[in-house]
Amino acid sequence: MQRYKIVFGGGMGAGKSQAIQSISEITVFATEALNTDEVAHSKMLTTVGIDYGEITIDDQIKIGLYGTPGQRRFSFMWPSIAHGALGVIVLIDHSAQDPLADLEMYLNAFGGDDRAVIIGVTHVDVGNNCSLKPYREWQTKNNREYPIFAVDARKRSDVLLLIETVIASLEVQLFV
Ligand SMILES: Nc1nc2c(ncn2[C@@H]2O[C@H](COP(=O)(O)OP(=O)(O)OP(=O)(O)O)[C@@H](O)[C@H]2O)c(=O)[nH]1
Ligand SMILES: [Mg+2]
Repeated sequence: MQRYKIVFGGGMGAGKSQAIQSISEITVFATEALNTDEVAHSKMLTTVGIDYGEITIDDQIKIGLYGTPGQRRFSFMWPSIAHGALGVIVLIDHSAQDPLADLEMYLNAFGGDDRAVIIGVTHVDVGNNCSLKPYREWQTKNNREYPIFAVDARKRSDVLLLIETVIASLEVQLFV
């Protein structure tokens, strides 16, 4: 059995905890607390520590799923949670005030040459402009070429697509 660590990074309310809930085969260990920062986001609960879940792929790859707290005041925790991860899934809330600024910040925080980075754009069902074009243009302008998908963190198949893309890019790296 191979074991991998995959980390979910990204903004407050982007869907990191939800994504882990959607696919974990064990009861998720979560650290949600009442949200006291209603300026940043109006949701009730927010992660203040770490989320942990697990999923087994093809009966032979066990993946530990680690969720980070999105609020910037917890950014000191991000490097330690992401330490040793083979892949990071950066979730961006398309309905946030400035999703491209979020993309830049969370890619700078979680990107790295030693890990696969995949971008999931969530909340594309909210509002009507669901194009990924601005994200692709931003990547071209900033010399990044990470795989990017529009996903709904509430949908198991969408989250699995992100996980499988991490695994696929790892296999490319591990076996070349
Ligand atoms: N409409 C819609 N709701 C979504 C989508 N993805 C996630 N959500 C919901 O968004 C809310 C916030 O998701 P969370 O998983 O708590 O967000 P988080 O990234 O863990 O946020 P923090 O822990 O505060 O950093 C939840 O109610 C999710 O069900 C999506 O694509 N569309
Ligand atoms: Mg959370």
